[in-house]
Amino acid sequence: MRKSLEKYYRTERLPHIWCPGCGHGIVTGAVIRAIDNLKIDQNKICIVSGIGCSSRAPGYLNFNTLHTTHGRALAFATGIKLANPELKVIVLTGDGDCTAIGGNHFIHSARRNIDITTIIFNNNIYGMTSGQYSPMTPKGAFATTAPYGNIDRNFDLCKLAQAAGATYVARGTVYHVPQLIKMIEKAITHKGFSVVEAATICPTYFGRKNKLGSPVKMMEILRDNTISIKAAEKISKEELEGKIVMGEFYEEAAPEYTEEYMKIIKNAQGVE
Ligand SMILES: Cc1ncc(C[n+]2csc(CCOP(=O)(O)OP(=O)(O)O)c2C)c(N)n1
Ligand code: SF4
Ligand SMILES: [Mg+2]
Repeated sequence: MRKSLEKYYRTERLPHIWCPGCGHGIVTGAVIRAIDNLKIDQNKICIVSGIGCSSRAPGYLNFNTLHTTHGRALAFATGIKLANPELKVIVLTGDGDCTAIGGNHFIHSARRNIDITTIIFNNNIYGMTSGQYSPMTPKGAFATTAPYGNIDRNFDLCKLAQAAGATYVARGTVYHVPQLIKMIEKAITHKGFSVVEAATICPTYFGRKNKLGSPVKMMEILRDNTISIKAAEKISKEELEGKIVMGEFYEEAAPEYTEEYMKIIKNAQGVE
């Protein structure tokens, strides 16, 4: 770890619980580097998570942090933001936490355009509970709960975020770290509900169940399977199947929920 970044970590909590080769540390490191690049006061940041291997990240980070209940990080984050709009609120969540049990919170946070940044550690599986399939597990992939192959279709999380009303939406990967850091920087700077999906690897469950090989091999697969938005536009739907499209999908300036809420309070006080 770079010496200048040590202040962002609760080093006394280390070593972390993640398996060797897990991608979650890379996403966490990208979040820290983005914060460091933006030079935001640590005391002005609140990092919130749900439950999962990914959701353990805030425990290692030296900010105001909350480790909440499974799927509910955005509900807690909404309360924090409304109580203290000055805080930069960042949610770190897993694909299971965010899109399964927390799916409704995600949709409605996006719909409100509340000024929260959500970083989704998408390893396509429930890592913590030993490899059950999540809504991000591709059709046909194997999981503890899909020993003969998953028959559920996964969906495009970035498309969902945009359709629900998020005003900054991007997807990066743990192979393309400089780009991921830039996306997280933009998401944190953006006013409104910002989403960065970070494609990551779980060698222990997704990798083993799908016989993908070592963590290095999984990183190579991630590299070879990822294409830019521009490149994706030039190929057919069939060729796009199974590819990870990386880049910034959407950015819009729109009224932010906390500000709208404060206006209502002021109006109501004026009427009394
Ligand atoms: C209400 C509730 N239901 C189920 C669980 C069990 N549980 C803990 S973590 C988890 C899934 C985590 O998956 P994900 O968010 O993708 O995180 P990962 O471990 O893959 O990083 C589940 C189902 C729980 N803790 N609470
Ligand atoms: S089970 Fe998977 S997601 Fe969890 S720490 Fe291990 S490799 Fe990472
Ligand atoms: Mg997961």
